[in-house]
Amino acid sequence: SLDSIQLIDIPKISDPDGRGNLSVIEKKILPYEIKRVYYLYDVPSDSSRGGHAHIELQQFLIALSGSFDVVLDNGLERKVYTLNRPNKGLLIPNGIWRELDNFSAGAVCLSLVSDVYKESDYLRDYNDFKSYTKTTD
Ligand code: T46
Repeated sequence: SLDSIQLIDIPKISDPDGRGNLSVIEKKILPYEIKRVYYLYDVPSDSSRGGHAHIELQQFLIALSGSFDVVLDNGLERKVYTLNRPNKGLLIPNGIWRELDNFSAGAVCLSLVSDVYKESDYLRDYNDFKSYTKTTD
């Protein structure tokens, strides 16, 4: 169920002399080895990204700046997460449909993922995704 999907705290080191914050993502906070990093930026507020599921890929999304919503769908239920803190990340397992929208001005979405880019890993049609979830239940 989508209840097992959680926002994960990214350790934050606040500077004692008021020099701001530093957050660090080490191997131990993710269940996979990071193979690729990409980021979305300059996304118009009326645009949406995603609109697909991954067969194998796992990913960790962080709003490095600004905010946006992530709608997750497992074929049975939908849940919306708002990402708006650089020290919180959303760990999305494989087999989940996602849509990202409501991007604020200046929003940057960092994505740390478990594999190289493979178009064959994408389910870009919602009906294909629904059939796929039925075969793997
Ligand atoms: C995801 C969301 C959050 C590449 O050539 N290499 C890459 O590593 C990626 C991610 C994309 N591309 C190409 C493929 C398309 O021609 O860039 C173009 C845009 O990709 P896409 O339409 O998949 O972009 P989004 O923002 O809808 O989805 C991306 C990721 O693909 C996806 O894994 O979860 O960001």
